[in-house]
Amino acid sequence: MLKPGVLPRRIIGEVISRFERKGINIIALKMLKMDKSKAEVHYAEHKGRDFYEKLVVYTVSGPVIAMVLEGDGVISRVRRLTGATDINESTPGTLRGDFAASTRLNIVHASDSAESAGREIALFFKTEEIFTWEDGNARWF
Ligand code: FUP
Repeated sequence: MLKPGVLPRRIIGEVISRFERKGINIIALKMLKMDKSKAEVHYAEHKGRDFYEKLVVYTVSGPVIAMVLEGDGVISRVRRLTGATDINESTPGTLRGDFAASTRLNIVHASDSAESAGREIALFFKTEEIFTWEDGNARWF
């Protein structure tokens, strides 16, 4: 998910192209505004943490871009492209290392396991909104 800060900075293309350049398939994509209850479910694991309330406020503050990404080892590959949560740890070359100016506003969310991906995908997409497609170019290699 590209968080609300991405759209006003006009870097959607740059962010998405990082995943495409790495050969990851985009199999679902939409723009939406999360409501408070959806944001609270999405970040339920952080309920009670000192940053939780502000995180929810930020998450509902504007439209987000939700995507389902597919590929071999996609969870770890996407998280490596995303970079560390803490912006003081995220290295240049990662999305957070290059674009995030604050940990709370750290540009992107990426699922951290197949289980959380399944749960999070269901929050954003209906089954018929997800399209697996054959990579015609890959046939020749
Ligand atoms: P990540 O999986 O990298 O998105 O990281 P977490 O699930 O640990 O954190 C979710 C979000 O909570 C982060 F993207 C930003 C926010 N957060 C803070 O604002 N402060 C913190 O100390 C940790 C997380």
